[in-house]
Amino acid sequence: MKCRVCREPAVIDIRRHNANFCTEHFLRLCRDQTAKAIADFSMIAPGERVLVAVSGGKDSLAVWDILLELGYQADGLVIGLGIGEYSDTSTAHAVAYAEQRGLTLHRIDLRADYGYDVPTAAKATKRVPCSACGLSKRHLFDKAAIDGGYDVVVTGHNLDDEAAVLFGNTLRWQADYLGRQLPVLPAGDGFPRKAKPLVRLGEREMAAYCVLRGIDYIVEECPMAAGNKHLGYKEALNALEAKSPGTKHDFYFGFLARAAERFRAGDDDDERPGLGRCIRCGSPASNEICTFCHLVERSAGAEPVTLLPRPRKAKQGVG
Ligand code: Q46
Ligand code: ZN
Ligand code: ZN
Repeated sequence: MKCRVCREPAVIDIRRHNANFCTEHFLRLCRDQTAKAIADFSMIAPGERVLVAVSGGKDSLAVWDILLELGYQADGLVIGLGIGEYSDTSTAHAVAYAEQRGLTLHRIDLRADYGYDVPTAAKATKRVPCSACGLSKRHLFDKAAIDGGYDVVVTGHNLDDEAAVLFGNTLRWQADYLGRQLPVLPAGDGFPRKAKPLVRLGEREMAAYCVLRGIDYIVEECPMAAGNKHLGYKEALNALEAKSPGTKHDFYFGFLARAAERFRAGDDDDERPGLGRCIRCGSPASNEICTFCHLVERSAGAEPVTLLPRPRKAKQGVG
């Protein structure tokens, strides 16, 4: 197996590119693909301040690392979600990455700062955990970006994530979600711009990137993701990809090029139009109190939910 660029021994094959790469040229490919996504979708302009939503997983640490390599000014924010040992380990990886490189990592802890955690909020609000978690993360990343004067919030969503979400939204023809499933969402109405620079790179490539760059990340899946529909969509797409490499890329980028625009017209019932401000936190809100403050109100006084330790399951590796 030889590198497509230099013919030296390769360390990874990427079937959808029908090519193998050595370490140096694989890392360059990751940077080039990220730079291309940023340019193609006007995600970040030179000199802008970037806030990376860091989880301690491979994708968010990789995107932070690549943005710094590309010369962007990028700080991180990690949120302690209170999902037992998983959250402690995730945060520790994020902190270690930042400390080793002398980077700025902002930290929020849901329990210490807001009096609740994700498992407790899920129970108190009768939401599924990922809904309580996603709502908390979106609100706090948006708020931190606005308050901190950042131009854009970057997340580590990769091609596998986006193709799986698209698959789920398409299976149910969720037109409103399809209208918003873009690699970049512009700023507006009190929300910061949001971008996903890793959309041209897959999960396996991001794991390889971290290993080759010596970045330690949390390998375990979030224990609350069990039974999550997206995992099933990923498995289905992986089966298609194995038979026909490039399927995920064609599905997602074909959607962006030929279909996404058609759903934009339906994008008029989200939280943005005619928004007022939450009387508690000042964030954009369609009611007097925003959904986040409402969640805090119901969760902060609730009896804390204790997570039982779960047997560990290894996640997919590099090979
Ligand atoms: S952390 Fe939160 Fe994820 Fe865990 S509870 Fe769900 S949304 S799965 S990215
Ligand atoms: Zn090479
Ligand atoms: Zn609020």
